[in-house]
Amino acid sequence: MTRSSWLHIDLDAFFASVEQKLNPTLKGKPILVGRVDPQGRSVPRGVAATASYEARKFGAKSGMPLFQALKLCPTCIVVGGHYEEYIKAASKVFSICLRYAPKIEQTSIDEAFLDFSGTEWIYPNLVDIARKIKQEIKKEVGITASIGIASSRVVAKIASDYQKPDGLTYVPAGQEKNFLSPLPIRELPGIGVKMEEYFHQLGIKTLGQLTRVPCKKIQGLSWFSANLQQLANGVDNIRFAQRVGAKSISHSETFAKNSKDQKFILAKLQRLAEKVAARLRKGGRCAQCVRVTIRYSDFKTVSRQRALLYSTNLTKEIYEMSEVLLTELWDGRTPLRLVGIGVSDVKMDSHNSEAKQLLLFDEKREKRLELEKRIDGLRERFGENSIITANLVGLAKNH
Ligand code: TTP
Ligand code: MG
Repeated sequence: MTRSSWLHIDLDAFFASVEQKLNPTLKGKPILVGRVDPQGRSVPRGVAATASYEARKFGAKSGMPLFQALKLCPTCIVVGGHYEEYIKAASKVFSICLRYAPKIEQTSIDEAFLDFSGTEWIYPNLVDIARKIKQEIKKEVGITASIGIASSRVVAKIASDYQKPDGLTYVPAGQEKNFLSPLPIRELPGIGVKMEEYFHQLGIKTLGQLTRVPCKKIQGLSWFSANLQQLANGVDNIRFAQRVGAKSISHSETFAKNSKDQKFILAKLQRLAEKVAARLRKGGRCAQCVRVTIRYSDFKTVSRQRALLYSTNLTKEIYEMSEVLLTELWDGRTPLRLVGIGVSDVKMDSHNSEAKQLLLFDEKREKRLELEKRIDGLRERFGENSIITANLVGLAKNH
């Protein structure tokens, strides 16, 4: 039997923990991360991105409208988010993981699977390694992580949630069934509120009951039960999508007057590429597929897309691909009323991602990224038009 060599790491109350680390007076207090106005007052109609564990004791949780969370926990302090700080903290965490794990799959801003298969000789005891990773995160980043260790990703994910916060749960190979059986079905990734209700109506409350239910009782879901039986035996059968803020990002612009001026249209395209790429960079994300849409004066709309060789968040690369797509789409003579750029196949720009690896090996791209990030910063401070590329000079007034 292969040993349990998947680790799943999930940071505890991530945004709230980073806020408590940034402002130690918030440590040990119930806090909600939400939107605040410039005076530091909470925006009444905002939603909590997350709640510290102290606030969860009162029933506050992520996704809850702030007013509702404040009703449950009137002593809660609402703080505004600092997205850049979360990206910084997460990348520190994942670089600590990379000191030990040969391979990492980051699935969201604060979650990753670490693949330790084939490392028996270097790391005979993965529980020790998990402890070390947790200690280093606490010492160097000042927040806590929960880790699950199991023979499959699904079980490792369920295990990391088992003793949150600051948990460490090891499921030895062969013990998956014993571990999963008593757990509520909600613990299984993919079972949401609706599916939970459906199973509850059938009297199925635990994962053990779910694996034993005859297929014909849950007709239409028989594939699911078969999958589940495999899962209980430690077989990975659920695809984990990389959870990111948005699966695609797009911007388009309708011109004040229809145009067939190629220079003008390319300049617009450049500006749209900048907007799309800046959003990717802001969210610490990369995309692999670029799409260009054009609309003619008679409203006929066509688009074309192509995948890049690797994921990117560089304006330059997104623009260059969109220029190619535009020349393939447009005859250069018929007037257009709109152009748009979209990117899809968006992933987190994690340390082990293809894009990051390429960046590490490609100094030019790394430098380019630094430059574009600096431009983002200046635009954020001094306004959209504080820096414009040469081909946009003279067009700024149209924006
Ligand atoms: P989660 O890992 O789901 O939650 P968490 O880290 O706050 O708490 P837990 O200890 O249960 O893991 O999400 C990570 C961060 O992503 C979270 O801190 C805030 C953000 N987030 C949102 O912005 N909106 C959401 O709906 C959710 C679920 C999370
Ligand atoms: Mg988390």
